Amino acid sequence: MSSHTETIFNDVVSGNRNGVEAGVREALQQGVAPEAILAEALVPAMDEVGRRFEACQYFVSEMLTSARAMKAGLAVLKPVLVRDPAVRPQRVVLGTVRGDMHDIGKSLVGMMLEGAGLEVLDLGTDVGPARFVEAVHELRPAIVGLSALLTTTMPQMKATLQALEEANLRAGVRVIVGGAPVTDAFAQAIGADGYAQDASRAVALVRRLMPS
Ligand code: B1M
Repeated sequence: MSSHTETIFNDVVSGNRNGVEAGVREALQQGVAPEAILAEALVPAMDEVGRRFEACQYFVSEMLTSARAMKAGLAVLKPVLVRDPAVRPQRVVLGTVRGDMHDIGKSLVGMMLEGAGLEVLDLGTDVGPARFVEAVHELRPAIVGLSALLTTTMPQMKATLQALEEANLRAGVRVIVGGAPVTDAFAQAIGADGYAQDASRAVALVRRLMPS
């Protein structure tokens, strides 16, 4: 970890939004790669926040403050995440499933997919099966990405797959799932087309599943 990424890490953990914004800008100016800022500072900082929450050192308000600081950092990074012109634009619909308000991981996946040249339509958080069905019907994406951060909301992924099946839309779209509690075994058990552990693996998975 460089001194830049260490400062950003600490500012996310302490919820210092202005510090994170300035730190990310400064790191980029000093030539630190955006991927390193993500991998060494922003993402591990949120893991540390989660660890403190589990240890009852942090409560929801601190998680929220850190999340806002992380998002401010992501907003600075967004324009500089590498674009890959080799991939032709294809449409991906993304959302965090019903009952789940966690949006950072899903947004990061969206940003990386956009960086890889895909068109991303982000439905936001707390997205119910009917809304996914509507979006697939209207927008005809090649891929639908479902994110869940809570064990209690994971069943909504299966409910969304069932809703697509019932609307006769399942065959025309690949559905991928991800989020901290989600596993490859779970993805297979519910009949998803793929699982990605993190945002860069999500890009690789989408490329693999994308119709040529
Ligand atoms: Co919440 N929360 N939270 N939280 N929160 C977790 C998830 C938790 C693990 C914390 C803990 O206990 N250690 C725990 C869940 C336990 C469980 O179910 N197993 C938890 C809890 C319990 C809760 C509440 C219930 C707390 C309460 O109210 N008592 C509550 C639920 C609210 C709700 O959703 N209904 C809640 C609320 C919140 C905040 C609103 C305060 C805030 C979210 C703010 C926001 O998103 N705007 C928050 C936060 C920030 C967290 C932690 C600390 C950080 C999440 C995060 O942003 N990580 C989290 C602890 C943790 O994860 N370590 C925690 C950074 C992000 C980059 O990683 O989201 O994992 P992640 O995304 C990764 C991968 O998972 C993957 O790629 C991403 C990038 O690499 N990925 C995909 C994600 N989606 C993908 C989709 C894909 C592919 C890959 O394909 C489509």
